[in-house]
Amino acid sequence: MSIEKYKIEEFNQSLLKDHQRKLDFIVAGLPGAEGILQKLADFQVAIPSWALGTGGTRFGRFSGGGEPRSLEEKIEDVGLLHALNRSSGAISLHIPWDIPSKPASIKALAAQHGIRFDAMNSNTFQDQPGQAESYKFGSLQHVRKEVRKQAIDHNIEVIRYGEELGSKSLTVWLSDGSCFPGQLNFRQAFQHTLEGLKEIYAVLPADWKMFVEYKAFEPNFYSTTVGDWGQSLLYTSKLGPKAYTLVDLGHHLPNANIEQIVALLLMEGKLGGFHFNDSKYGDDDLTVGSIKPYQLFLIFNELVEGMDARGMNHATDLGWMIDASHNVKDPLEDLLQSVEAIMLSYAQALIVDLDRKKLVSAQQANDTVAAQEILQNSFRTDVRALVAEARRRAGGALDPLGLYRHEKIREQLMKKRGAGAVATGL
Ligand code: LRH
Ligand code: MN
Repeated sequence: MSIEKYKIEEFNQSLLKDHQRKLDFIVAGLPGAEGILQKLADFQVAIPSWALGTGGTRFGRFSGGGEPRSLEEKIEDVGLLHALNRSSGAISLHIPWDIPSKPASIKALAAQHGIRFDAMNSNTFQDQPGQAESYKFGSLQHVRKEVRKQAIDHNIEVIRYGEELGSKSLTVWLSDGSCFPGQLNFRQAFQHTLEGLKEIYAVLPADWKMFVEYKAFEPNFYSTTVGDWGQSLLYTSKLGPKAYTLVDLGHHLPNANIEQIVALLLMEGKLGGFHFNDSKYGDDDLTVGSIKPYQLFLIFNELVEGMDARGMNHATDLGWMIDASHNVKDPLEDLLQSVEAIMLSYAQALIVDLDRKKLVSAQQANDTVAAQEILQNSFRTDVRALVAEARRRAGGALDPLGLYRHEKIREQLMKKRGAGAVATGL
């Protein structure tokens, strides 16, 4: 289902007067507003195909109904998000949850919605029906060569699907690790994993990237074989120039300084991209910016500073992807909120950039108060009208969530797909 352009324009018209007042106010005090508006319009966030349905935990899953029943309907839902906010122009697929049986028609359908295919995700953390070898004790780390080979072959198969869709990157997240001391030889697990990643890297097309995603714990609760940014950097440094580290915000131990990790990975030229979400305890996969919005802003502040220092293109040189799970919210509303939070933090970081010289001189003068004031001034600047204006100029809705509800889209999806329609994914 798609939303007609005239409905977006009509809805914007009803909000325009108030929007213009807020926009005039922020632009009046913001030299370079046009540059920021262009950067916001260029910035696209990839939507995870596995988060278009209701997520759950081992304790339960409470489906909200009207969920996409096929890859085609998942692409339609991402198309709907993109029509509303003009910042969701990509989808990230997870194999085998979303095998593109007819790649050409899938690619054509996505193009109709202005959607491109971002990173492909492999899955060696679940056993599929009829699978020869089990991943119970890991995949690339496994003590048995047959299991490692099965996992390598799967990742190569995922690359092949991606090539047919025009994707240019593979994300490898390994649940591999151990649950008890003594269960695993850490050195052998690392070397097996590196050998496996090298075999996958060897078949990576020349213009592709490999993202190695780390995670501190879950589903293993004693050790994880790609457990933190240092371990991921060790792998990606040994693999080669097409291998990068992927930062999932929920994959850190409590109180980790993620913005510092981001700054150093960027400095090393080994930051590949992000899985944006938020969390209070573990890998909670909550709405982006819903728990620690200041941390998200600080991460984008390091991104803007670090990418500019390397002359990188903000929109295209890193993988901007969401990885969330919706246990109590409408998945599409949750994703609209997450994209909005990302755009707001990026816009606030671009405002810091206008004062970058002042920040640098405060740092050089060890004037901690002045440096903090510059950052917090940007974080406390209401940039919602800027992000809305970038959307409006790109043909989107001034208030995507408001229009989504005004048009009763979930109800329409329920009618079309049924209350019991459940999507593949987490
Ligand atoms: C692991 C992870 C990984 C995905 C999965 C859906 O926690 O973040 O990125 O493969 O979630
Ligand atoms: Mn992730």
